[in-house]
Amino acid sequence: MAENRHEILGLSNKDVIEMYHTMLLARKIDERMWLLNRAGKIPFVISCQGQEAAQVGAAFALDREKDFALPYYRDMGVVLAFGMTAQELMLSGFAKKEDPNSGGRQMPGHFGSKKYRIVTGSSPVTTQVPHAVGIALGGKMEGKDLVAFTSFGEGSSNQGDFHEGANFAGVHKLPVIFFCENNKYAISVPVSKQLACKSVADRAVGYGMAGYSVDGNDPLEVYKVVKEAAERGRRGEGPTLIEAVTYRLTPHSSDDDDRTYRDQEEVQEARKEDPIQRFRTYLLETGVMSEEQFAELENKVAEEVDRATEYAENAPYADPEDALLHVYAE
Ligand SMILES: Cc1ncc(C[n+]2csc(CCOP(=O)(O)OP(=O)(O)O)c2C)c(N)n1
Ligand SMILES: [Mg+2]
Repeated sequence: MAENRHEILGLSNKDVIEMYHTMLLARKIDERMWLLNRAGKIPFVISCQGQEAAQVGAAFALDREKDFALPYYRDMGVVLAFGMTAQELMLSGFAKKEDPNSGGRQMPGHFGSKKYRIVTGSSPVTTQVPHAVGIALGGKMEGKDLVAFTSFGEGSSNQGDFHEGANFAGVHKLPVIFFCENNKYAISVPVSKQLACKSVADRAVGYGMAGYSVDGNDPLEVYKVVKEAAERGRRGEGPTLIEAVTYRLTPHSSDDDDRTYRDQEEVQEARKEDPIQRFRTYLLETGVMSEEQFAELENKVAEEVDRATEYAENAPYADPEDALLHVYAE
């Protein structure tokens, strides 16, 4: 039997099964969304595929009752772990009135829910970073026990917003986790043309914070560093920058054709490290789950995705006048 790494981290079998369930659900919702897009039923998809281990590993390391998430558009794994349901995500995909993220007003991937403490984001990349820093500052000033978790791509780590936010959080020792999902591309631009340093985590030293680069295809590795970062934040020891190294398995979005800029053999090679497959193998080899239990879970997830799709497809659209709400004071 393989080494049991999750128990060393304080995770029970039930915890890791829940992690796997969340990763699989994110993948299956995403795959369904592509089919719906190609069938002309939903306008746009921006995928989490390949990044589920990073997202779910990180979210499970936070206090999902108290902490704030300021995710970016690929973070379906994060928002599912914070409580969002398949149905709510599908309502957003179909841009229906009942979508809790924006009532169908924003593009999919613009996650936001007061109930789940997921702070709504904007389309310009990296704007969530200074927002996270502001929430951490507010929490510190009010003596609240909270950590602000914000995520972004490696391309986004070149934006001014990242550097300004990281510097302020470093100076004021704020409880922020800067979580970079390095999926090796910013649309068509490969990581070699984005960063002159070796790792995004190398930037941490410039802002006086700890920096770690981890295998983003391993949810347990990610869990470990994010857990430690959250603990440091709660102890008043300031922010942490974490780079989760992973790979974007799909084109940038449903409007992109990645064959124009990357070799499909490279994508096939990356599929060998598919985080879902890897975690499945881990759970099997450690005896946490059997083939029968995987089959049962896969059926359950498929039914969940079917139900969510059917509900969202049949749900009403917002009234056209709703587009005028929340733009200026009501
Ligand atoms: C300020 C800004 N510039 C450009 C864009 C267009 N854009 C959207 S996603 C993206 C790539 C971001 O790459 P990365 O941060 O690595 O995230 P990934 O999509 O790879 O997860 C770009 C350039 C934008 N939304 N906002
Ligand atoms: Mg990227």
